[in-house]
Amino acid sequence: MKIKNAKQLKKVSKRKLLLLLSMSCFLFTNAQQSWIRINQIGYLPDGVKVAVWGGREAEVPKQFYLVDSVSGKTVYTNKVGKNFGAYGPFKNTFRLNFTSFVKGGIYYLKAGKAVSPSFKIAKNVYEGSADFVLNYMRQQQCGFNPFTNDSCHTRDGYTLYGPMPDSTRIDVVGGWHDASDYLQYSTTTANAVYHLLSAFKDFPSVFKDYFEANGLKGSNRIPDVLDAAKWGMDFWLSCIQSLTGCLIRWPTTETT
Ligand SMILES: [Ca+2]
Repeated sequence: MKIKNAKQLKKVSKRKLLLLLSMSCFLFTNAQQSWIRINQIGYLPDGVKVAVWGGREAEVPKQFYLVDSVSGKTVYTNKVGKNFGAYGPFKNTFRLNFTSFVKGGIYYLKAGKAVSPSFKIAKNVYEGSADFVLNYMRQQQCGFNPFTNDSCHTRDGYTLYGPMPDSTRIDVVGGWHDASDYLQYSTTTANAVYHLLSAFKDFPSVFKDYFEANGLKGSNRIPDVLDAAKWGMDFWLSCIQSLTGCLIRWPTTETT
């Protein structure tokens, strides 16, 4: 459409505004009101298979459907079962149990208006998942961060309210950025180290060696879970060796 003058431009802009408003109303009235939460890793063929449906509206589905993602065909149907009632923002919640379906493949679930993301049913769904979670530990490394391939916090450790004068520079490099922020505690570091070592003790065969001790890609012939444990252990030991140089968490208070 060719616009010839300001009056016509104003008319077109008004139409566009009305169109935009009507689209917004459409989107608002069609906003999603129910969801299906699945195990995003997938499900073992012989394992328990449960998803959770949650809806904000009073309307609830009576059945759910397991659909083959490739063919689009429904391969399993079951009742939604017991209503577990309100939870969080939802008025109604149900468990969708499809444990008796054991055939491998890629599927999604449908219940009412909700459709789940696609997921796998396969024997190898947990393969690599133990090492995958170590990505988070490497991402949180303090001192050298393999995600940025750079050092951090090498010169910004200064005390406040400690036994030494305020703004005394101390070395608190190492360990992990606790809770994704700049805080670090010897207790949480010790807890993380304990769980890393405990996981390796109980399931040594699931951990591989794809990373160097500092978290960069490469092999150092040490399972990566032990590399991570040592990263935390080195920081924790430095706390013990120099109590005035690390954050210490007492049972009821925190101090430097
Ligand atoms: Ca390694």
